[in-house]
Amino acid sequence: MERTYVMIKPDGVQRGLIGEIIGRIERRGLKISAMRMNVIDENDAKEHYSEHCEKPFFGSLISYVTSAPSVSMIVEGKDAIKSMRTINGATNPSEAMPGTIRGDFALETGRNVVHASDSVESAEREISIHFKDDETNEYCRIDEEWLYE
Ligand code: YYY
Ligand code: MG
Repeated sequence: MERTYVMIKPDGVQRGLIGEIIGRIERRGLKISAMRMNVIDENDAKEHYSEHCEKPFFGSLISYVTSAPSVSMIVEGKDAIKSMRTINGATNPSEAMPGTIRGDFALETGRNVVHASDSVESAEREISIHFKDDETNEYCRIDEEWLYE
């Protein structure tokens, strides 16, 4: 099984979308194995988005994600990385399909509600920024035998 790092960004929390977003993840069959709400530390945010450090939007991106509490999760399941990116929708909400989180709840790239890792390498890197090893939970969901053949 694959795992990925998912963040409900501060706008998602402020707009009361935590339950809606977690509901979509759970109903898809993906398993949440770690979860925390906190204001992300500036250094952690810079590390998390280090690939974008030269981009013009880097400063505003860092202040946005550290401006208020966000929800961090480790999400597990078959093809969890690709499935979560599909659930989130395109980075620019105006290009995101209806039925995706960004397509249903966002209008601007700089307020696009959610994050999910884009590869196995980024997932492991991002998980190690936001979680300690002992914060993950190993358990089986009771519906797993009906989710997987
Ligand atoms: O992985 P994802 O979040 O879908 O997009 P990235 O291209 O990695 O960009 C990360 C983050 O940066 C994006 O979710 C919003 C912000 N951003 C921006 O504010 N303006 C852009 N032109 C591109 C990205
Ligand atoms: Mg990205």
